[in-house]
Amino acid sequence: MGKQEILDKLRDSIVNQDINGCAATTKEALAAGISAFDAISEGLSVGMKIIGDKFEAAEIYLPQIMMSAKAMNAAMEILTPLLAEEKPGEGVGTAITFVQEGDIHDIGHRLVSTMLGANGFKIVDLGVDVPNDTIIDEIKKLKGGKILLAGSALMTTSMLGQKDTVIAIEEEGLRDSVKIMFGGAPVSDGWIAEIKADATAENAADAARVALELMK
Ligand code: HCB
Repeated sequence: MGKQEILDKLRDSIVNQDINGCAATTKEALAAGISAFDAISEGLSVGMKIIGDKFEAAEIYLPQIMMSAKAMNAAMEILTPLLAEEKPGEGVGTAITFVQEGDIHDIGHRLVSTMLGANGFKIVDLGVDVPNDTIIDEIKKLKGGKILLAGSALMTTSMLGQKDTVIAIEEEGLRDSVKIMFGGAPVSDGWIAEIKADATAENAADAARVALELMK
């Protein structure tokens, strides 16, 4: 089987909620010389995007989403240790990753955290539903080092909270201490400019590229 066929099989294992098949195909991909990075960005993530779109179109429902997320997790358990070997840490800075207050969608957040970690960032993962006070405390602890704030919001409501996060950081006099990247399906370039954050990214691979650029 060629590289593209295996990547398509990975994608389909997510779309078809095939947990065992996803783990087996992940091993097959590695055995065929496909990197962990490519397996995620060109196979698994493509499948998650399709699943998200199908849910929005009411073609699938909650149980299917949860099964796809489990399939993704089964693959990530195999791939995460390998990512660090593929791109060894170069000490580019610390990334504080989190999901905005009121929001528990963590699939994209975890992908982004994994990819940033694989690209040399030390990760401080604050998890989901994170209030601004927690974020401010963490920035204060790390002040003086190279800090990236990487926040996710999947709902239009929680996305509005990103504006408050930037304002809170400004009010604490910390804006020059941190680069701010926000992502998630509703986040656009226009929104990033409006709230005076630094950048956004379409997907986890793009997030790693943008983050490294911001740290230069
Ligand atoms: Co959820 N949900 N959901 N949901 N959900 C969405 C987000 C809607 C858009 C679906 C819809 O109605 N059309 C919608 C939000 C509507 C809106 O505000 N505009 C919605 C809603 C309303 C809700 C509930 C309120 C439903 C309810 O209970 N009535 C509830 C939320 C509860 C809460 O948070 N307080 C809810 C619950 C759920 C679950 C639990 C069933 C499940 C989440 C499971 C989990 O995360 N552990 C879920 C899911 C899976 C979705 C959809 C279907 C997919 C999201 C997803 O995981 N996408 C989503 C519809 C959609 O987005 N198409 C739907 C796949 C990941 C890989 O993509 O965009 O998260 P991503 O991340 C990308 C990208 O954005 C970027 O890189 C990532 C990796 O490629 N990125 C960053 C992400 N973060 C970044 C940060 C950076 O700095 C840079 C880049």
